[in-house]
Amino acid sequence: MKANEVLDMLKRRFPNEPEYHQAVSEVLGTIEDVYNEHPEFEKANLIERLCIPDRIFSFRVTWVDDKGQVQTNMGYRVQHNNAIGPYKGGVRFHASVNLSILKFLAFEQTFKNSLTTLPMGGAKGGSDFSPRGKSNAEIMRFCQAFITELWRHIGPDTDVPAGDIGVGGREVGYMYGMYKKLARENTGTFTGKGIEFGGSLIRPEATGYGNVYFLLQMLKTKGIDIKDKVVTVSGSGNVAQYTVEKLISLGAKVVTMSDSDGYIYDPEGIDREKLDYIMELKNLYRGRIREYAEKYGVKYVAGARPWNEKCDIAMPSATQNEINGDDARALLANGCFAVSEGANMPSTPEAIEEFLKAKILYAPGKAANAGGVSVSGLEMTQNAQKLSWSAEEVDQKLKDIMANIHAQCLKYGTQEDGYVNYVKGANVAGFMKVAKAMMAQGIL
Ligand code: NDP
Ligand code: 2IT
Repeated sequence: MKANEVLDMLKRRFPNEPEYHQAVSEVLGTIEDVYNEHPEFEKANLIERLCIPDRIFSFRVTWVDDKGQVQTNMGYRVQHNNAIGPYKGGVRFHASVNLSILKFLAFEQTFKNSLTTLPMGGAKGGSDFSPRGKSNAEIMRFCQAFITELWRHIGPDTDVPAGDIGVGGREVGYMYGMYKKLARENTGTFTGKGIEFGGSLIRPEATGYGNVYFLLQMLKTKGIDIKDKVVTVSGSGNVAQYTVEKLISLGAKVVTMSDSDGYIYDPEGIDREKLDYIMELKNLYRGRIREYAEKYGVKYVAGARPWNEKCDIAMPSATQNEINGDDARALLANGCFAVSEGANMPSTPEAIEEFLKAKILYAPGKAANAGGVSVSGLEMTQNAQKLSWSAEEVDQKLKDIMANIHAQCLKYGTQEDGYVNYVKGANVAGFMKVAKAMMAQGIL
């Protein structure tokens, strides 16, 4: 099947999965040339095999809430591709989770993990369970129920889950505890574990830090200094918090953060002390970003995203499709010259088109946010060796990996006029490695 026929086939066979179609379409649009240069790929129907997940588990998760009511949710694990290593990818708990979203994330993860230089295949899992407003005991019972079903499909050399939206250190701890009880082994089948039981230093920071390291690489190609640059960040969870932490330490000025209810705009910039407040608010009290505006007397905009605020650089770090075409045009009109994605697929196809047309520095999530899964890979290595590395060592390896990913993007994405199309660069580099590995291992 030809690359351009695959999307139609997927839409026919898997209707009503728009996010999955969107992620596949973006990749197919950029790899067509290299795909057509390799007739052996078409003969092996490689593209169809690469777009359809290897397998999907879906199951009911039953748990009891604090009132004694019996609740059910759906649980899933999409094992997309293991050509270059064990299935690897996060678990998302959010009311919006469905198969379309998990299939897009698992597909993206396969290319992202390929770019990291580490031996990891792609997967994603999750549930439509919403952690919002749940007690600690409810979260624990839900995590245990989820793993009661999932445990037999994962393992240190088969499939290694981690966190994503709604799943952080607390949830990974509860899931890993139940996993060990059932599997009776202690080899680190999750990443993002607590530091006391096999977790890696710098894993919590890795996605946000890694995104800033990638941004620095992009800025370097233009000789631009990050100091005093005005940055808009969306989200206020794991990725957003450590993005802001690193930006502050480099002297940039972060003026926005958000959650699903709205965003805050702080013209003075969010400083270290204010970030500490946000971390406590979000990680401990599980409060709303609106409370920041009340405490510091700044603007809060309910039900909106921060892209109309003037900035030099935008770092979307909340969720998919959070920058649409209008948002992209607003960013560009306000002088934004770099967008580096902490979230997965935060820009719609129309927004991406605007960024590429304007020839700004634009880093897609599968390159810019790969630091998280990279340090997950390093956590797996440490677990296999039964030792742990210092924070400095892990941070240096993270920097090296992000620089390597950037170099791969330059290699495959530099156009004749010198503009670097990071979308094309990341997709082609990620694709070629998986494609070669699949070809070498036969028709499966
Ligand atoms: P968290 O759950 O820690 O934080 C998510 C943040 O985004 C919260 O502020 C949340 O607000 C907001 N958010 C979530 N869903 C929506 C929505 N539908 N609309 C608006 N805001 C929303 O998740 P992470 O920080 O871990 O993940 C953020 C993004 O980064 C995701 O796209 C994830 O896939 C991606 N990512 C994460 C990695 C990781 O290592 N954790 C690695 C690579 C990418 P609220 O509190 O109101 O829900
Ligand atoms: O989207 C992602 O890369 C993640 N949520 C992290 C996956 C991981 O296995 O660390």
